[in-house]
Order: sequence, then C-alpha cells, then structure tokens
Amino acid sequence: MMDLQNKTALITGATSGIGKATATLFAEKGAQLILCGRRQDRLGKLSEALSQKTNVHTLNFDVRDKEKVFQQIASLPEAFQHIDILINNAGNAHGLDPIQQGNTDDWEAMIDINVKGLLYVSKAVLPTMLERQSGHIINIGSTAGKEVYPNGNVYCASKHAVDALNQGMRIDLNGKGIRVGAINPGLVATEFSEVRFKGDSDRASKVYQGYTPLQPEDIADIILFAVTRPPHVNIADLTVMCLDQATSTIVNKR
Ligand code: NDP
Ligand code: 8X3
Repeated sequence: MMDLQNKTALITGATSGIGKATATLFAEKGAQLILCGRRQDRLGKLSEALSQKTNVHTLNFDVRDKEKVFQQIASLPEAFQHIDILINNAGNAHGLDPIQQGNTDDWEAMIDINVKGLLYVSKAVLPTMLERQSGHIINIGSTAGKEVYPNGNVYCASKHAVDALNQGMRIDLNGKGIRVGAINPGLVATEFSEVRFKGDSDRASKVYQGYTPLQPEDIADIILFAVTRPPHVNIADLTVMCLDQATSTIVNKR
C-alpha cells in the first residue's frame, strides 16, 4: 500500500460534496493539496481548516474557461508543481427534462463542464506527469455513464463521454507510468440535486429520501483506496451504489 505523505493531489470541485470529502480525507493522510473551485469563500474556509493538517494551495477557476485553467495551473508555486494525483471531479447535472424540452443552456453547461472542463484540466496537468513518467488520474464518472435513464439524456451523454475518455486516456498513456481510472458512483447525497433542480431544495432532498444513499465520504474512501494501491495496481473502472440502488431507476424506497 502506498501512502500519501509527500504526494501532491489536485482536486477539482473541492468546494462541495465528493471533492470536499476527498480533500478532507487526503489532508488527514498527509497529502499536499491543490483545491479548485469557483466559490472563493468556500475555498478559503476549506483551505484554512485543512492547512492545520497539510500544505494547501487554492486555485479559483471555472473549468469551462480554457485560458484560465491553463494559466492557473501554470501559475502554481514551485512546491506544488509536481502533481502526483489528479482527481477530475468537478461537474454537475443541470436540469432533468425530456430531450424535446431540454434547455440548451443546460446542455452546454453539462458538456462544457463535465467533458471539456475535464479535458482542459487533464491537458494542463499531464506535461509534468509525462516528464516524470509518474502520476495517477482519477476520473469521477457516474452510473449515468454506464446506462441512460429517462430525462437524463445529456447528463448521461456527458458521463458516457467521461467513461470513453477514461478508457482513451488509459490507452494513450499506457507505458508512460501514469495510472488512469474511473470511479462511477450511483446516488450520493451532495449538493448535486440542488444544482440539477436549480436551488429547489424540496425537490432535491426528495431524491435522497426513503433509503440510505451513499455519502460523499463513502466515495472519498474509495478514491483513497484506489490511489493507495501499490504502483503496479490500477483500479481501471469501479462502479459503486448504495445497498438500496440496483440501477439508475430501481431504488428500494420505503
Ligand atoms: P456537488 O454539487 O456537491 O459538487 C460539485 C463540485 O463541482 C463543486 O465543488 C463545484 O464547485 C464544482 N463545479 C461545478 N461546476 C464547476 C465549474 N464550472 N467549474 C469549476 N468547478 C465546478 O456535487 P457532487 O459532489 O455530487 O459532484 C461531484 C462529481 O460527482 C460530479 O462530477 C458529478 O457528476 C459526480 N457524481 C455525483 C453523483 C451524485 O449522486 N451526487 C453520482 C455520480 C457522480 P464550485 O461551484 O465552487 O465551482
Ligand atoms: C449522479 C447520479 O443517478 O443522479 O451522477 O445521475 S444520477
């Protein structure tokens, strides 16, 4: 088992949910952290809390902003430049509508953030990994990247793209010392549904009622497992659901 002491991890979407839980767990394990997100107030508070355990640097950018992504990652202080672990986590669903009623702004947000944003961040981080022939990229996919559910259309397409990119990265980086793998969660109780339903908290909370959903800490634990395997072991593709979930549409609600 590898440990995270002396490792540097860049986590996108660290201000909430899975990214925040992963940052918190990684800090406990001694990883030096680069925390990314758009909400500077949250980045500041999290950085302050985790700085008591490890070195933290924050980067404030929207993953859609290609120039800013490259400029921010290039601006990292010397001590944070060698990124050992990249957690491509930033993303969300926007809306849950039949395709014929879909909002094109929502479609663009999901494709630009979940797919293009992941690509920009990966391209910005890869050169130093390639130089050192070492690194680990974890792509946060979804069960929505493995099957399609009613009204999930474009979100599911974006996560199927993450699944394809996870495979493509692993193929193209084969032989270069860089591990690539995806963690694909089912329903996790985060701010995900608040974002999907545009701040409608009642509708969002109903998604996680009547059963015990996964918690962001459950996913952080699995990410930690993946990145602490011996160097020759690569968790290529892992799907995880709560006990009460069988598929995207079959959830044992009581
Ligand atoms: P949250 O809404 O709690 O967190 C989303 C994170 O992504 C936030 O930190 C947010 O930060 C960041 N983010 C969103 N848009 C952008 C953007 N344009 N630029 C930069 N950062 C952005 O949701 P989750 O923790 O649940 O989601 C994390 C990942 O897990 C996503 O990829 C999601 O698709 C995936 N997932 C979630 C599941 C669930 O059921 N919750 C299940 C399967 C996968 P900020 O707003 O500060 O920029
Ligand atoms: C998040 C899980 O089922 O809401 O990716 O799409 S789901």
